[in-house]
Amino acid sequence: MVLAVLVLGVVQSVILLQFDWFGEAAATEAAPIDTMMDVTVVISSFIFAIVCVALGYALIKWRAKPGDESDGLPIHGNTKLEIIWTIIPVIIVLGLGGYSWAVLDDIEKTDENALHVNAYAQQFAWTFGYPEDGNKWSEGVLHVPVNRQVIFDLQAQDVIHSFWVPEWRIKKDAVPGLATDAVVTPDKEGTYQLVCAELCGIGHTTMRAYVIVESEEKYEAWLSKQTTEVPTSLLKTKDEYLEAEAKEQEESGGIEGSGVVEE
Ligand SMILES: [Cu+2]
Repeated sequence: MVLAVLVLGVVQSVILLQFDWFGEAAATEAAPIDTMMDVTVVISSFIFAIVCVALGYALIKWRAKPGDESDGLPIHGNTKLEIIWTIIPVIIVLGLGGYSWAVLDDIEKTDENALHVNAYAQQFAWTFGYPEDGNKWSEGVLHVPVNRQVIFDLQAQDVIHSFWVPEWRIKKDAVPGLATDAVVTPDKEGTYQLVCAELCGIGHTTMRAYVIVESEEKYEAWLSKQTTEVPTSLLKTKDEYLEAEAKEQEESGGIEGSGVVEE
């Protein structure tokens, strides 16, 4: 039986590991996440093998003889067996939990020179603010430089949305009133899609944006061509509001004592 479990487990693992479950990878976070998926696949394969072999053994070994209409023995469980099949899964689940914790802890470490980008989510569109460069604003298209860590500060304007670029693997919810961020280091230039991964209303399936990962020079060039700034209605913190209001006044000739709220 042990041999049967080993053989079945190995065969199933080998077959399942042939599939490219998550598709193209385009961020440094992808490799450890994909490895974790492989480990989970292998562990699940062996558990499935144990279940199949035990089931097959029981079916053959204790099959009723033809004509045998009698009841089975009235047995009342097996405490030893129950303790074993509780403890082993607990160890596996805790082990996998600890492993994912360690991976997440590692891939969410932030760099000092990380780029901050605000991702504004609303029914049913994504827009982006670049606070480090005059709070420039882009709608439906996100540009980021390659090989530099980006911290996306997620800002939900209405309901819960979820920030997900499949090639980056990372997925994080944008929750109204909560500060959440997604940490990603894109390592492959190209055009990808940002998908909202939280059913957020009737137009949920259309809530997508283009993601363009390009060289730092191209990114800077694109950013310098942007003219729109993040609209005041999207700015969340009081400081951001005041700053934007003050600037607006300055531009409109500076009327004193109006607009800016003092506390
Ligand atoms: Cu959404």
